[in-house]
Amino acid sequence: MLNGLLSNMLIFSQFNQQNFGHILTEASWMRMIGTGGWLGALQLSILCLIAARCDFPPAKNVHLLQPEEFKLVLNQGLQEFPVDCHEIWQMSGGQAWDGLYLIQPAGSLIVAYCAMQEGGWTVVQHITVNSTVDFDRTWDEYKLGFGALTGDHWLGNNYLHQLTSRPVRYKLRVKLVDKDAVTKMGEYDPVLVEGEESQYRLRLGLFQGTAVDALTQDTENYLHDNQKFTTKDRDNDNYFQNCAQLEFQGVPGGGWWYDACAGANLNRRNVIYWQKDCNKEHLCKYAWMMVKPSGFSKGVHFGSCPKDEL
Ligand SMILES: [Ca+2]
Repeated sequence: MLNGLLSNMLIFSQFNQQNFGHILTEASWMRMIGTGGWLGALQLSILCLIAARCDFPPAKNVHLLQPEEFKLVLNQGLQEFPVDCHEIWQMSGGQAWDGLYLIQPAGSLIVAYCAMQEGGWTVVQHITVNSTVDFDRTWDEYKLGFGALTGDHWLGNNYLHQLTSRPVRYKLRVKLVDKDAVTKMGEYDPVLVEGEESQYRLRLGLFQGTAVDALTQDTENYLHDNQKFTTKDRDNDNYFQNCAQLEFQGVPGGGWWYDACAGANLNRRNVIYWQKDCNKEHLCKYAWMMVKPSGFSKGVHFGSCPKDEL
């Protein structure tokens, strides 16, 4: 019985690798045999393949996928879903491939892009300079996400909140690539994006990395840590106008945790801005924001932080 199931799983694995653009190695599928939840999932997946069609699960953010991209989601057919990309990465023994996966950080089932080769990060933002995706969006669009998960996108403040407010501590990674393909990284540990009732306020811990700390350092006289989120239709910033509406060369800033206004803004479509690392003189081509559990327990009590907004 087990051997039969095992061979079915390997067939499924091979089929998937050939047809769905690579997911997990056979060795990593075999490692999953010890985890009961995945057996049912794999059986379901096999049935799904035999039936030659799969009903795509009711992910809340399917608007970030084109219909032809549904088949690119690498873990369809499950009964229970991982909370984030890192759980999938762990289950695969670090062998999972980059790509689209269904995750369920809280109540909502969503699709996210997982940066597995970097260690199981859930990508929450990606932008290419002069993107065709418009980042000048409303509160509700930033809340529920926009763009294309396979390209430039904002996963959604709602899901950023769900992920980072889980019982485990999360960290944030910012990855910047300049026009000469030089990559810089920065990580904040921990990170919390508060709920909508708190206007998705950003809470950041200690920074480390090769990039400048542009969110908690005050070198530009702007602090993004502890700021509420602002969009063109909801002004929560500390400027007399709405920072999200201020234009540079005709392009508004987009939604962000503005102060009055910004020492960093990864959502301005024509200039990715990160203090001296990325700006209009030193152009950056790509940016990513991603989150994953930090490996530390949740010992920081954001709620009692006495630091006020500027
Ligand atoms: Ca304002």
